[in-house]
Amino acid sequence: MLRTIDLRGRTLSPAELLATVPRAVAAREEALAIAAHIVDDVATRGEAALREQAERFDGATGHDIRVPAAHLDEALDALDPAVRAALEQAIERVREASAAQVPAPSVTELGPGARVEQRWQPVRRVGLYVPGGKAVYPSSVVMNVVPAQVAGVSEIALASPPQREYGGRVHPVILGAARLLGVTEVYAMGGAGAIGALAHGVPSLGLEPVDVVTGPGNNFVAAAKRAVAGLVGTDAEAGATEILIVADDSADADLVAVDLISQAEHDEQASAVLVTTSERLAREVEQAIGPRAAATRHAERVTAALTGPQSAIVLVDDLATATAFSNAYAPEHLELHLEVPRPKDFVHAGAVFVGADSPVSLGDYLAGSNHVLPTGGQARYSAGLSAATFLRPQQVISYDRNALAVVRDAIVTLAEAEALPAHGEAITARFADAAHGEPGG
Ligand code: HSO
Ligand code: ZN
Repeated sequence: MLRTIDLRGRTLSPAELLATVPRAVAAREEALAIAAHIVDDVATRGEAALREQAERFDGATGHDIRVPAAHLDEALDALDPAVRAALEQAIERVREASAAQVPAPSVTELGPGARVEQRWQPVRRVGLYVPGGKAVYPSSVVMNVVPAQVAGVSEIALASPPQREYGGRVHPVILGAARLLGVTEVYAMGGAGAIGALAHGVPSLGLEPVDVVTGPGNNFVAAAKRAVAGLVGTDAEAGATEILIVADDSADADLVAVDLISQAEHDEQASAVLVTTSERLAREVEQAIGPRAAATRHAERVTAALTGPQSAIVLVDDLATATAFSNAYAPEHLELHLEVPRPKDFVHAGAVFVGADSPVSLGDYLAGSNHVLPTGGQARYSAGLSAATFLRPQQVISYDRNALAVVRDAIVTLAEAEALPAHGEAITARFADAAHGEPGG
């Protein structure tokens, strides 16, 4: 079921390694054009555009786009007690880990009276998107909301698609999770239109534009985030899930197989890749994965993902090549099943799961880490959601006159070198009455 690519005896560059297991590339250009059009339509026609889109994409009409408080309360009351308890446990753990991510402010004294301070300011108002298409993820409510709350964001608006089978309401468990977290501004809107509405605001709904939009979603959601980037801040794109497992001969084939399947369960486009130095493991995983995939509830989706060109077992000569492969690929999730794991060597991954007892499913729900992570190789330059996503470093400069005098001449010299004498004059004017120099000098 999983094809095996044997790279043993070959020396490949990072680009060549990457090309051996190409990701499923979505029709990106097309999605960008469509999403930009949908966003524009919401920006100009507001609620009317959202209603048309809801009918077309979600089969919902006549629903409350702004979720009434009573629906949120009802959803909380209706939450299965076990689900509520599990959500509470997840919230607590994500909150604890997120709180530790808040960076400390710093003060640098560059001399007597010369101070540069850096403080972390929370974003004021954010729009969080929780998908509700192929799958409904209340856990993503936790992963979006908790770091924003921990960062000190003062206003949180949450959007999720209206569900036809619930009369155009947002999925009840998503509503219950939102209410559990104290989020009361919730909108039943989905896809690119929801991103446009959060970024541009919708006056008739009382929806004020937000400053940052985050959250996972399909291709159109990702494309819409690109369309509004610049107008608002956005997080990394979290598209079809990826799991890459680096394993040696110490690994257990069954555990590797179930972990690959667990993420293939998300999407036909999901990528499941095993990179190993062990021929024995490669063979056993290949044998174990077929029957397990066939027996799982979403067997069709899992099989499609595992047989797609984006999934493979890659056999390599040594751990150095496996590491180079992983760093070139920059997976969303990386699992290390190694006798002596060295997570520090794996610099490009959304999240690293170390050891056989730290599977991705743990991180999806209860580890305390965040599951909204960069896909598509974006882990090379961006990161998953954390409190830091909702914080901006801001520098505060305070020099007194004596401290300014110390750097006065250097500023004037650089200003002259850039042919910007007024910059220098802004400094010398402060010393015009003293022994330092003449007005304008
Ligand atoms: N693995 C997904 C997140 C998720 N899994 C939600 C289950 N529910 C992307 O990181
Ligand atoms: Zn998952």
